[in-house]
Formats: sequence, structure tokens, C-alpha cells
Amino acid sequence: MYRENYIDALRQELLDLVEEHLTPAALKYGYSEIPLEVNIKWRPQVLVLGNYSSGKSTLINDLLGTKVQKTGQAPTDDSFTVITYDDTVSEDDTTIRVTEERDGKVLLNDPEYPFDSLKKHGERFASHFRMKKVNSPFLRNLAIIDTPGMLDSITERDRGYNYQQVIGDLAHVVDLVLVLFDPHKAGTVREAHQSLRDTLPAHTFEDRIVFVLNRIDECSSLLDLLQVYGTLCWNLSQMTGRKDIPHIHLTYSPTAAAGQGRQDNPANQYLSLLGNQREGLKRLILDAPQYRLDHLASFVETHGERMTHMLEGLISYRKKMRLFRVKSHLLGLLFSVAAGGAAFLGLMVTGIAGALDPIIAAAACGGIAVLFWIIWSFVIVRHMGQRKHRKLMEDDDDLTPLNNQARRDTWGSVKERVAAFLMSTKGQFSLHEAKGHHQHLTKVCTQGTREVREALKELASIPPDEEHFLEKPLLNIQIDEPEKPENPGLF
Ligand SMILES: Nc1nc2c(ncn2[C@@H]2O[C@H](COP(=O)(O)OP(=O)(O)OP(=O)(O)O)[C@@H](O)[C@H]2O)c(=O)[nH]1
Ligand SMILES: [Mg+2]
Repeated sequence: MYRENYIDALRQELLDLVEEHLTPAALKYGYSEIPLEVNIKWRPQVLVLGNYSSGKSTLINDLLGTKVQKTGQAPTDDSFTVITYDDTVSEDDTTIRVTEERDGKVLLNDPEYPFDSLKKHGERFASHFRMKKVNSPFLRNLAIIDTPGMLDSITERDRGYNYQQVIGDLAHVVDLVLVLFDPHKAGTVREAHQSLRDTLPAHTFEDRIVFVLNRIDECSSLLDLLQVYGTLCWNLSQMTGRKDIPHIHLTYSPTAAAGQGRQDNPANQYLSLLGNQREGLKRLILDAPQYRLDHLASFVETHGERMTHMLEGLISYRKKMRLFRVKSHLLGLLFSVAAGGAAFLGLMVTGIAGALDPIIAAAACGGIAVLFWIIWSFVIVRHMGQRKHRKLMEDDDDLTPLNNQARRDTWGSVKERVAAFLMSTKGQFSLHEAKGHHQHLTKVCTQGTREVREALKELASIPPDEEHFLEKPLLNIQIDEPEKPENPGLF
């Protein structure tokens, strides 16, 4: 099969891997309320972020070949717009236009789309979220999300929802993030960077973010452009804390520039020296389906690791509780025998034993021992068990070794879910089954991700335009299903 089909086949294999191997455990142990694949099964997506008036909507309109989004000099658009392909329109109909619009409430509740995780941002966000379907061929394999411009002076409260968190949640779902700046505001990168850095895992951060200095035709000279470029580089390196500067695409919209008579202006001759890197940017966007593969591979890795750690915590909880119960019952047995012995001694000392039939005396002492054991097991052990449960929940960091930062990070992202699961089940779940799931997920993590990475390496080794024949990818993961539990009893 050829490159494009290979990408599709591998994508499907990855989705199947998530659906068959990760989702059942995710739902069972409360790692996720919805099947994990819901977030990743929709088409590849590109998120367009940037300062207000940095030219986000103009870029999107240029790519689509028609004016789909409003543009203007002041902050123009305060909505998130998902722009996707309408495949119900005949391909012969070449008039590109918005064929359908959907509002946020419908979109957030439609299981066809991966936006369930945005519901938590409330009504105010829902009223600033919408979808437009457009019959532009550019969108055949991807969707683009236009966003409200970043405004350093506006606080989260003014927007009525937490803008940074919305950006963070979207960044998790999409495959490529474009961050646009313009020469007038090359210094205001903080909001963009923080939203992304705080929410994306470090290893995906650099691969999936593309920085763009847009509207470069508005620099008054080449020197002006160099100064703006320098400011942006310095700010980005301050934000990332790194000395090496990410690649920054230098672009402008030929239509907007021509509208303002800039291209013909002698002061703008530097533009012909630089060329417009829009074509390169366009190719990057069209490559989003390939980024999706990498995104899916990281998705399997990240969630596999987190769920394995979650199960490790649950198994450790059950083992600690089991040890505690065994010890308490042994102690109870010892005390009961002692209580029976003490009763016998009491009878002897008081001389009552001599007056009683020895069998009756032994039975009375045995009865006392049994009564003690019953009270111990059903009242005292139960009470102490509840205390132990609370103690384990309070000291949840002791449930699993946290000897390096990576483990502290994964544990930090799952420990609330561990606590919620233990609360809702009162700690009553099968240790045997949890061990089976843990073993299963460990195999998925190691074997599955290794195979995925090998398939991606093979894909990367082929130049994009080469007609190279590839074997159908097959993630040949030999993993037995986890065993069904026997009786999920106390031990
Ligand atoms: N000269 C020039 N003008 C541009 C360019 N790109 C956009 N513009 C103009 O800049 C203004 C802002 O562009 P928009 O596309 O609305 O910017 P935006 O980032 O979507 O802004 P918000 O939606 O408000 O965040 C519009 O008047 C555009 O015509 C460009 O490359 N060169
Ligand atoms: Mg806009």
C-alpha cells in the first residue's frame, strides 16, 4: 500500500489498540468516564492560536479559498470555531462556502466529535464555541480550529470561562498547534506559551507546535523586521528557558498585503528576498494526518503509563489491606484464646470451676473465646479496617515508590482517580483481576509502543513524495486478555 493508505491503516490499528486494550481498564477503574478513543477517533485537527489581529482568521480564509471567518483590525472574534469539511456536498459543486453551522451546545454533546472534555468549561464557553462546515478541498483530511485572540490585558474572569484551560484541553486533542505573532505585538507571548507548556507533555511540546511571525509585510524595512524577529526570539527563549530558538516561519497574507498596497511599496522589497513561507506552512498543515500518528503513539504511551501506575497504586492498597486483615485476624485469634484461658483461670481462682462439670466449664470458656473472636472480627476489625482505609487514602503517596520525577508526574496525574475509585468501591475490588489488568497494560505499553514507533520510523524513512510500496502495518501485539476474576472476596 502507498503512503497515504499506510497512514490510514496505522491510524486504525492504533485506534483499535486503544479501544481493545486501554479503554476497558480505563472505564473499569474510573480512569476515564468515556471510552478513551472518543478523544482521538475524529479527523486530524490543527489549532490556530495567537495574539488578537495576528492574522489567524485571514490565514484560514486564505487556506480555504474563501472568506469563512470575519477579519478586522480590532479584536474581532471572541469565539472558538471548528471548521471542518462537508462531505455531503457534491465535488462538482465548486463554489466554496459555509454549508452548515452548529452551535456549541450541540457540538459539545455530540458523541461524533471529540469535544466532550470541554463541557466542563460551562455555558459561557458553550456560547463561544461553534462549528462551520465548508466544502473546501483543503479540509478533506483535517479540521482547523480558529480561536479568539490572546489579550494580555483581559483576565480570565472577563471572558467568563478559563481561556487557558480551554486552550490546554484543545491542545491535547489536536495534532498541530500554530502560534501566530505579528510585528506589533512580538513581545506578548506569555499567555500562549503558558497555556501550552503547562498542559502538554514535554516531549510532544516541541514536535507539535509551530511558531509563525505573520504580517511581516508591515515591517517598515528589513532592519525593522530583524528587530521584531530578534524581540520574538528573545521572548520565546525566555519563556522556554532554552537558548536554542524554535524555528519561526515568516509569513504574510498576499491578499491582505496587496489590499494595503504593500507588496509594490519599495520599502517592502525585503519581502522578495525572504520569500513568503506560507507555502511551507501550508504543507505542514496538510501533513497534520501524519502528526496524528505521532500524537496517537504518544497517547497510547502516556495513558498506558498512567493507567499502569494507577493499577500499581490500587494493587498496593489491596495488598496493604490484606496484610492488615491477616494480622488483625491472627491477633484476634490470639486474644480470643487468651480470653478463653483467662476465663478458665478466673473460674479456677474463684473455685467455681470445681463446682461445675468440667465439660460445662470448658464449654463456657470456649464460648467466651468464640464470643470474643466474633466481636473482634465483626466490630473491632471492621472499625480498625475503616481507620486503616482512611489512613492509606491520606498517605496515598506511600502506595507506590516515587523515586524519580517521571513517576511523581504520572502519580500526580492519577492519584485523585485512585482515591475516587477506592472511595466509590470502598476498597472492595478483586486483587487478582487488578493484577491481571496491570500485567496486560504493562505489555501494551512496552510491546505496543515499540511496534508503533517501529512503524513510524519506517514511514519517516520514506520521502513524502516517493511512490514507495509498504506492507500493510500490523501491530502484532501478542497479549492475552486479563483473566476474569474468581470471587472478588476480601483476600
Ligand atoms: N498587511 C497585512 N495585513 C494582514 C495580514 N494578515 C491579516 N491582516 C489584516 O490584519 C487584520 C486582522 O486580521 P485577522 O485575520 O482578523 O486577525 P485575527 O488574528 O483573526 O484577529 P482576532 O480574531 O481578533 O483575534 C485584518 O484587517 C487583516 O486584513 C498580513 O499578512 N498582512
Ligand atoms: Mg479572528
